[in-house]
Amino acid sequence: MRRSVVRALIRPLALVAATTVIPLVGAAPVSADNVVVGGFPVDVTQAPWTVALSSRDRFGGTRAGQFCGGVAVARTAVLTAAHCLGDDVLGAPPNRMRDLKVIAGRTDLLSGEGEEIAVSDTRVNPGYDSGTNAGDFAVLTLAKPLPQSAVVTMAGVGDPAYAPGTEALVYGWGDTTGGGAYARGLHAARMRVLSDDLCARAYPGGPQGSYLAASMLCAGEAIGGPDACQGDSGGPLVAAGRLIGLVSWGNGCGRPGSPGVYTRVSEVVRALNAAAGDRTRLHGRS
Ligand code: 4AZ
Repeated sequence: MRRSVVRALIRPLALVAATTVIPLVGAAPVSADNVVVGGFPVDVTQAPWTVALSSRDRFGGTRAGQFCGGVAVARTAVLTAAHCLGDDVLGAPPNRMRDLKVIAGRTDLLSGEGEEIAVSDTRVNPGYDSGTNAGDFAVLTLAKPLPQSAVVTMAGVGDPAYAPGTEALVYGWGDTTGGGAYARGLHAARMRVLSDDLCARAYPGGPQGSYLAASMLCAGEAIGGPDACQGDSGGPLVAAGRLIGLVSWGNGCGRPGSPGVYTRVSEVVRALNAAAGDRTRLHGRS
């Protein structure tokens, strides 16, 4: 299986893009696995809702235990990918992890900046299908609230930020090369939302996976380049100042014709509202 989410389950660190370089026309073909994912370093103050998920017990301390990304959608609620919390990633059910933390307000994982907040509850979307990756989201409850300024608005159904061609940015501490070079500092990569038709053609089923428009969206550039990668899973894709996607899966990183696939946040909003009824509506715009 080439689908990267499978690799993520085995080697859960994910990643983002680095400084890069689109191969010159006429250059020798670059092996797809070595394509550098194009992005740039950013300070977390530019995207304060971007958080790192950490367990030093499970992943060691060299990168503060970072293993996935996440995004604050309320002062005590962080969204991440369901596949980040699989038994095969964590080695135990998430609610049994004693040192599962969210790191907020920290650009360089190895600095003491920002804060590390304990996770008091984890809820994996009961509709998540690990076979198709549909519904790849989970909600973490924080033991201590973040400032309101660190919360991003979720884009609801019909939000124009989902329109194909919209510029979007993905954030994370994942692999910047596709070769396991996990970032110490937060990176971002700029790309465009792609049409459902194009995404479905890129992932028609079979070993590369199926694009399911109801619960996924895809983003990238036709020639490849900027993309999320291992270690970035669960992190934010933001357009027009609103959250539209969570890093979920893809065929490798930055490959032409293989855009990154994201959990569609409007579907997360719908599922959370349906689950919460009228008591605690976590609403997105429009
Ligand atoms: C991963 O393994 C992963 N290029 C995440 C995103 C993408 C590929 C792999 C998209 O977590």
